[in-house]
Amino acid sequence: MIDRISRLCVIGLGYVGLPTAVAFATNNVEVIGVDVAPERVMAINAGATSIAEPNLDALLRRAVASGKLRAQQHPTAADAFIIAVPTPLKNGHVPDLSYLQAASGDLAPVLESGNLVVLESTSPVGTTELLCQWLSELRPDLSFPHSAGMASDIRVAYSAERVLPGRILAELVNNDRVIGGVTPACAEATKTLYGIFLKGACSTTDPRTAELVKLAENAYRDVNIAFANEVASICDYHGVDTWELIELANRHPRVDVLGPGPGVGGHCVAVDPWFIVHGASGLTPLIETARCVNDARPRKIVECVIAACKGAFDVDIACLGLSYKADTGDLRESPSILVVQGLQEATSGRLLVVEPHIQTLPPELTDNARTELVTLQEALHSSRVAVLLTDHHEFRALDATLLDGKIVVDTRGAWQPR
Ligand code: SAJ
Repeated sequence: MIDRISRLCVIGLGYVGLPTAVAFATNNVEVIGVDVAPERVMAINAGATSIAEPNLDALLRRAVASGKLRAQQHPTAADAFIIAVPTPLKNGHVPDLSYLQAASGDLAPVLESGNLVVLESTSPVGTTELLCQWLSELRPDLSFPHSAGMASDIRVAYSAERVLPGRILAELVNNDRVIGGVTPACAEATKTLYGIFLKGACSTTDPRTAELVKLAENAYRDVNIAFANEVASICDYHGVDTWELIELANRHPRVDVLGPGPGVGGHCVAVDPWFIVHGASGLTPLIETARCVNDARPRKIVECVIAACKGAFDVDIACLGLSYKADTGDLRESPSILVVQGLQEATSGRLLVVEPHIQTLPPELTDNARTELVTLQEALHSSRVAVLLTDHHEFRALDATLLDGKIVVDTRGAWQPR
C-alpha cells in the first residue's frame, strides 16, 4: 500500500502533463517531468512554457526555482508514475497508441516493486490492460495486477484528466476524478496520489469503465454540439432566428441546447468519439453522425458567407477569431482556420484576420497573399463583411455601431440581442 508519495515521475509534459506536474510540485512532491522533446525539457528547466493557461507560468517558475520540479528526457526511479502522452488518431480515425507504447518501454526499466503507474491519456477501452501486458513482458521479474491481483508488486490504474483548456489548473484541483484501478488496491493507491492536491471527489471503478467514462463525456458533448449545429441549419432553412429559438427552447426546465458554431475544434471533443466508434464497430451511428455533422460545419459557414455576399466575390472580409474557442490562443484543430481556408478558395478579396492571442498567422494560412493578420480596428475599418468565428470577449463587447452597413455572419450568436 502506498501511503506516501515523495517522488513522482510525470511522463509527457503537454497540456495535461505539465499542469499536473506543476500541481504536484506546488504541493511539495518532488516531481520529475519527462518529455521526449529536448527543447521542451530545456524550456521547462528554465521555467518557461508555451502553454497559455492562467497561473501556469508563475507556478511553473516557482516549482522549478524551488527545486521541486525538473524536466528530463527519460524517466528515473520514483514512487509513482503518471503517463500523459498523446493518443492521437491515425488515418482512418484509428487510435494511435505508439506514443504510449514508447513511454511504457522507457518506463519499464526503472520500475521497482511498490510503484504505482497511472495512465491519464485519453485511451480506447482496454488500454490499461494493454499497458499492464506491455510492462509485464518487459519486466518479467515483477508481478502486475492484471495477473497477480491484489498482491501485485506494481499497482496500475486509469484516471483521465477532465480539465477544460483555459481553466486547466483550477479544474485539475476542483473537478471530480474517476479512478479505474486494475484491483481495489490499485484504485486506493491512486486515490492517495491525487489526494495530495485534489479538492473534488474521487470515485473508484475498474479501468474499462473509467476509460469509457472519459470517452463518453466527450462524445456526449460532441453529439449535443452537433444537435445545436443541426438546429442552426434547420432554422436557416425555415428563416427562423437560431439564437431566439434556442433561448426560447432553453426556457423549458429540461431542455439545454448548446451553442451552434463553426464546428468543433481542440484535441479532445473532435477526436475522442472516434475511439468509441473504432472500438464498438456497428454500434455507433449517432456518435459517427455527430462527428460528420460537426466536421461539415466549416464548409457550411463558408457557403453561408458566400450566400450573404450575393455573388460579390472580391469584397474584403474581416474574419474575427482563429482559436478553437473563446479567450484562448489555442489553434489546435480550429474550425475557424478551416473557414478562413475555405474563404481563401472561394473569394478573391482580402481576408483580414483578427486573433488577439497570436502574433503571426499559422502556417496553414500563410500561402495566401490576400490573408493578413490585422488589428480589430483595421479589419472593421477596411472590410465590407464581418464574420465572427471565435467569440473572444473583445468581440462580444464590440460597439455594435462599428458593424453598421456591413454584411455580418455571426457564427456564435455573440452579437445577437438577447
Ligand atoms: N463548442 C460549440 N458549442 C458549444 C460548446 C463548444 O461549438 O456550445 C465547440 C467549441 O467552440 C470548441 C469545441 O466545441 O471548438 C470543444 O470545446 P469545449 O469547450 O466543449 O471542450 P474542450 O475540447 O476545450 O475540452 C473538453 C472538455 N470536455 C467536456 O466538456 C465533456 C474537457 O472537460 C475535457 O477535459 C477536454 O475536452 C479533454 O481534455 O478531453
